[in-house]
Amino acid sequence: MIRNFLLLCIALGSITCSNPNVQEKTSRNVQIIPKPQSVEAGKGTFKITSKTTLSAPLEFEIASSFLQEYLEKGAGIDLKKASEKEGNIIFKIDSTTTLEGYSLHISEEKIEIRAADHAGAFYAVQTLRQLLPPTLERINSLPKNSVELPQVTITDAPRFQYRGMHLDVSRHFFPKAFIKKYISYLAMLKMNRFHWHLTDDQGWRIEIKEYPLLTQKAAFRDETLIGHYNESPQLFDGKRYGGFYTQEAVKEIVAYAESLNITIIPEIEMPGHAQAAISAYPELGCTGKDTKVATKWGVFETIYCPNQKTFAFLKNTLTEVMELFPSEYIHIGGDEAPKTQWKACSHCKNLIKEKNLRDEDGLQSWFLKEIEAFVNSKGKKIIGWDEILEGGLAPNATVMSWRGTEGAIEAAKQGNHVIMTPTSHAYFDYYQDDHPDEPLAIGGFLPLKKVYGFNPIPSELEGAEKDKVLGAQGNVWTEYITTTAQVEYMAFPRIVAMAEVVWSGPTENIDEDYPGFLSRLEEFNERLDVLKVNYANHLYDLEGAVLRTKEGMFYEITTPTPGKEITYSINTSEEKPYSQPIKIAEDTKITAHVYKNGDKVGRPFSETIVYHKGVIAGIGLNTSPHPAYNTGGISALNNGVSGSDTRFGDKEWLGFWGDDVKITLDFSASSKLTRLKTRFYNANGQWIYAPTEATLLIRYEDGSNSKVSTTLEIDPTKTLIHLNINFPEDIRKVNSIRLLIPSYGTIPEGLQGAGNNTWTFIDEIMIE
Ligand code: TNX
Repeated sequence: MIRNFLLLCIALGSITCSNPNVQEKTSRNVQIIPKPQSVEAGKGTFKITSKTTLSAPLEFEIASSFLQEYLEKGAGIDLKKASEKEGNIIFKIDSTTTLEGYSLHISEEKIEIRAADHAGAFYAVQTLRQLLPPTLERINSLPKNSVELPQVTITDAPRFQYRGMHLDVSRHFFPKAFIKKYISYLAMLKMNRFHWHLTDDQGWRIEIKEYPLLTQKAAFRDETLIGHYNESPQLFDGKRYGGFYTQEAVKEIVAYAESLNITIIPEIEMPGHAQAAISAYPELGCTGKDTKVATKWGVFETIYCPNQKTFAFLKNTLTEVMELFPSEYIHIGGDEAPKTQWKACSHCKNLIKEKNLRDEDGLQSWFLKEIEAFVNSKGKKIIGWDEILEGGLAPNATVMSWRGTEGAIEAAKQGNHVIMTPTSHAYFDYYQDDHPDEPLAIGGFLPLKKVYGFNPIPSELEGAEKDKVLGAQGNVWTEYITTTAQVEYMAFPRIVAMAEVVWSGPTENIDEDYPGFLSRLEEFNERLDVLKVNYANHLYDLEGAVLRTKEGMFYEITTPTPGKEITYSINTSEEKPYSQPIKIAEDTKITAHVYKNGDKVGRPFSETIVYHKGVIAGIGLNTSPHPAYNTGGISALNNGVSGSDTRFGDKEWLGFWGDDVKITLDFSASSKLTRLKTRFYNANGQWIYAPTEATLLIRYEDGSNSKVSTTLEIDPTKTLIHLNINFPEDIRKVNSIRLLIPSYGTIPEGLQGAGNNTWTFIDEIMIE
């Protein structure tokens, strides 16, 4: 390896090549994730040895015992307790410190930690942990005589009070030991809420003593869908699947979470996503008919009926749940509840009349207010998904805004608290990379950088409304996540970016801050390696971008992390070191590799740039793409690069929500054109619909116009729909064109997301 490394250094003529094995680090750099508010690095180190003593007030027991155990397990060092005067590691209560914040001062003689509350002391220890070598994460490693910490002063406090991660254990079930591990990852990243999605159509996962059929029947499904929901025909594995947590297991997990300063928020879904429960107790549904635990994904019409049996069931169930979970908040779901069965149910119709409600949305709102009053009467509060706004919001409810930020804005303006989990920045079940080797996911595209760039405070909120945003959370829905290794793969590293957003606050300058984040992440990954976390590593994947300057078009390749070397080749040419953007003046295929300290790392990169006639045209749009799907900006439509065949969220696709789109191309020098080609994405399960027609308006050099309209053939089994329009056979040169793409409209009844706007996703507009 060294030889290859040196050869490459010579080949690259690079002065940045330095062998990390030659220069031993004496103290670790201070690279903490999430980034602390302030770090003042000193010189020299502090040594923890078997003689080091610790002093801590009782209030900080969870912090000090975490540290003791960590050093004992990881380094075989047993910290003895001492008085405050004699201790070398001293925890002090300091009421002037911000809640959950801390100061950590490491000098040659001692370590002093100050905090106002036990959470702050605990986070100081998590910071200390990251100042120690990652090998200490290895439990029962060889005893060490001493471990060194760099001298430093850190003051720190979280930006948001709600810093969470979610995990869906219904679609796939994960054992108790993994839930604890997951919670331990949250704690390491200074997160403080674990939202445990315990019930859904595909399985009920928590023991409720009063309703034994929930765990005997509702916790198991007959079989599970294989592959993606959009595949046709849909195939099933024929295997019974399920599992649940006993109340004993729940207690153990809750106690474990408490020892890591994590509050678990249990979610019991209602009135929708209830098919599993209703399969065990059909009287809870409106039809009384037998139904089965769902075997595929989506939204189901079997929802709780607002009858006495349902309320008794939910209240008894919630009572047991509230006894198990000390959390102030209980999540009651509230999302995706189709009202088909309520519309056909005479009891529901009577109830709407009797309670003087507007319609079925009003009935859902009444249902949830009943539940809220019950939860409040036990001294607790509810959280619900943003649909709980429909038909009127329960008075003390906290809204979890997932379909965008509109729900959050509305709720905050009404004075309710909100937690941000928008699909655009917080759905870690979406693809994180557009490489074809990525494991099957539900869809979407949410790369690390986008999570890092998340600002939980919607720009529409003003003044005190902003304070209604308690924080944010990453969601891990598990329709397509079948193993614990895959949960880790989807969660990491995006959880790290989310942790930094909610602890350190959103970045104000992503281009300046992101490289620093990545280099801290690169180091943090060494810790994850020791912990054997199956994180996704795209730190060495190359990124390409088309640049346009007065001198023409160029292609730039960059590594996300600094200090790497890149080699590239054009078409079939020899590979050479990359030092500056590559000029593009014809169709070009670029391949490239990245090296770290002489070793090839990451995946090979390749991109094809088609230098078609539209590339040099000026481009205009009648409306902006939706901010969630506008990474590449308008020029993505004519930069010569096509979007991914499978990831409509990459920077080459633009997404529009409900708008009719008009794209104009102005040809500076009039040209003879023959054909326009583009592609639309079509994934109806994700609300994306290709248009059914398109029109091309052509303006010729002589001022005359012509128009070509066409209808699109839509094969519902295909996700890519092609549009090809031939220009009229003509000898005239074209000045400009306008492509009209009407939105499909709203989602038809009976389909996923019925009644909502459809998305239009448009790829490169190629002109021949
Ligand atoms: C929407 S987020 C859902 C979940 C799915 C998820 C998949 C929410 C409140 N409902 O039931 O698992 O999308 O991304």
